[in-house]
Amino acid sequence: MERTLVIVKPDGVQRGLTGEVIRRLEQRGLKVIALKMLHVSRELAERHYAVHKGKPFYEPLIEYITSSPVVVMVVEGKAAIRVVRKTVGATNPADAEPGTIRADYALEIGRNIVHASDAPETAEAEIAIWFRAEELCPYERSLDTWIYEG
Ligand code: IDP
Ligand code: MG
Repeated sequence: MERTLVIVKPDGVQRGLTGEVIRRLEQRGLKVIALKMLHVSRELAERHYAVHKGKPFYEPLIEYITSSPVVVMVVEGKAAIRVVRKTVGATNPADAEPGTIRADYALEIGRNIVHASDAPETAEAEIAIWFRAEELCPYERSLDTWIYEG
């Protein structure tokens, strides 16, 4: 089982797409094990996007993510990191495959609705940035036998 961090960014929340994002992930069989809404501080945004510091889009990116509340969650499942990235689609919605969240709901790279961790190391680090250990709510799901072969 893997865990990954998903953020419905300010544009997703403002446009009423929070439920749609969660629905698509749950519908695939993934399990939400932590969820909260918050206004992102500059400090939190800078920690989350530290890897992009110095890039031309860094300042607009920090402004974007701090501009209005986000909904952030931890999603669990087999190969969850890859599966969620595929469900979200390419970073630039113009290049995203139809059927992905970014293709179906966005047009521009700077308003691409969702964040999702891109690798096991970043997923672990990002979950620790956004959630305290006691905020995670792992639970058994009897349905899993109909989602996973074993
Ligand atoms: P990702 O969100 O698909 O992992 P990253 O390359 O990690 O993509 O970039 C983080 C975020 O920064 C993107 O989701 C997007 O919002 C923004 N971003 C990335 N590249 C650009 C760009 O060239 N122009 C404007 N915004 C960008
Ligand atoms: Mg990224």
